[in-house]
Amino acid sequence: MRRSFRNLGRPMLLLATLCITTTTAQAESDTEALYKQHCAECHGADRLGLMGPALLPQNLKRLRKKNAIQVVSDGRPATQMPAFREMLQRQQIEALVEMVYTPLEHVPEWGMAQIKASQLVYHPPGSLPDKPKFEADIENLFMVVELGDHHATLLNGDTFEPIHRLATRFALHGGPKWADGGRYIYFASRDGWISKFDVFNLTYVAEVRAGINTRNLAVSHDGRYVIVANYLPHTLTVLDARDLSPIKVIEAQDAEGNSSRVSAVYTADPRQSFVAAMKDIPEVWEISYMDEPPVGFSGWVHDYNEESGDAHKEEPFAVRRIQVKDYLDDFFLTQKYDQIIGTTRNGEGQVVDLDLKRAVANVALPGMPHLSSGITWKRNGRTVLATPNIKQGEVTIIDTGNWKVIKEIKTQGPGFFMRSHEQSPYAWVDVFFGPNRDLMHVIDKQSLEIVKTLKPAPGKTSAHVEFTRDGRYALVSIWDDDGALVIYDANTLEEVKRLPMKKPSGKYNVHNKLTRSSGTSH
Ligand code: DHE
Repeated sequence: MRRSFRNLGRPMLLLATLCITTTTAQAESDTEALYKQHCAECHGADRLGLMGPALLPQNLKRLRKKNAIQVVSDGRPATQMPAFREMLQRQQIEALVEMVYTPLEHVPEWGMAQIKASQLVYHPPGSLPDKPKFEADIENLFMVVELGDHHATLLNGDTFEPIHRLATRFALHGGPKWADGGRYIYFASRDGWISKFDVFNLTYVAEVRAGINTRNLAVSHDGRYVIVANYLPHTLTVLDARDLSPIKVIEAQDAEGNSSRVSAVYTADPRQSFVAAMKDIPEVWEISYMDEPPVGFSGWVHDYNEESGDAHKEEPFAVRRIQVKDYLDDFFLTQKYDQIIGTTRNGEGQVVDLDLKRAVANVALPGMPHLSSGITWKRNGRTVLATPNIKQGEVTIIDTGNWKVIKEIKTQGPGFFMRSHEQSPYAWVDVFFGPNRDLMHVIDKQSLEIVKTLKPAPGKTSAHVEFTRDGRYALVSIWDDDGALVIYDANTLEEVKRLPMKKPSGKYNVHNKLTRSSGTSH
């Protein structure tokens, strides 16, 4: 008996092990199926990120698992991340979270060699005519990004007639950047593709994959360099603007080697530098693109060559680090490019002086301001900064002379984008979130009161405004697959034209962008 029992025990144990293995395998494949069904479209089937960020432990360092469970359950404000509480059971959500905190067996390397290998040059520099194929005031052109079917429309800003519609890479994000007086425009997609489009010849001239999961790009004021901020890998990639050849990959890490996602990068024209904020290390970086910075240029500590006294020849695109108190998610550069104000997820604004190389003020900003769409104007002889807030229905007005909040203008819900123009008495702000997302407020820049609330398309999100070169018209996006571009007279606030478009998101005017108008993002 005992013997036969023992004999029986072995197959039973095997069966039990098999069952457990099968159950574990089954659970894993169920979670994979759930991931494929609910997450892959935005975060990529390989978890390397698409519209949504990469879902890898190295990218989720600042998010605790329990908060990740909450994000999956309730969604994330200000992003396309929906709430899954009604769709998935708690244990399914937990299993998904567990999965995304498990390292991939293989994360592709994305350094100089891989970037170079991805480069596509369709038309080498100098091979295309220098005359536009169409008649229009180049400085009043708009590029309108249509997220609905991953296209962009080149629009004549005088006639409001489309000139050309082009396919883009999947899921562009951040503002495309104009260069060379409107001859070229550079796009960045969330999965790292940088595309250079020749507007005169209506064709792409070069593309390169500068990262795996990218935030945004900036172009040097002289049009020579493009820099790309990446979440994955933790790098900034510098490209030669002529044909997008990679010049340098800068590892985003602190002195101890802790690496970081890069929140965003912008150009600081008069400083001839790029300024970048880091998401996982409390540092702001300034990266020079000068050929010959003044010898001993103060502060170029990193890569500074003691013997030659030269900071640059040895190491182009040298980095100057500024320590800040907290991680910056988003920031605004002042019109003089001497200070930035950045926000942390803790609701604090930090003002950092780029010359003093330190934080100089704190501003309580609990509504989570969307500072990359902040704008400035003169009021009573002072320069004020206005920013919408992603968590609270209010526009914050800050005096940039003393960094004091002077007013919180109550709106019908949290907003995302804000715009004005030097020639316009009004600032426009959308209500991007909540039941009133079809509203658009118009604010008087002097009284700081809402003077009109527009509802361009009832029931559909209206968002993101941009002005024509002369400030006479304001263009509003109806952010819907069956959407439109609605053009308003910026003084009478009456509609003058409506063009059907597929989920138009941002629109970018050559003159306003290249002159760094204080009413628009840069
Ligand atoms: Fe954006 C610009 C960050 C979600 C549409 N967004 C920017 C910029 C940053 C940023 C830092 C400035 C870069 C530039 O223009 O060079 N965006 C973030 C986020 O951290 C956030 C909240 C989360 C994320 O998923 O990355 C986020 N953004 C979104 C969206 O969900 C939006 C609405 C839809 C989309 O395209 O993904 C969106 N962001 C935009 C647009 C701009 C932008 C249209 C350019 C605005 C401009 O006028 O310059």
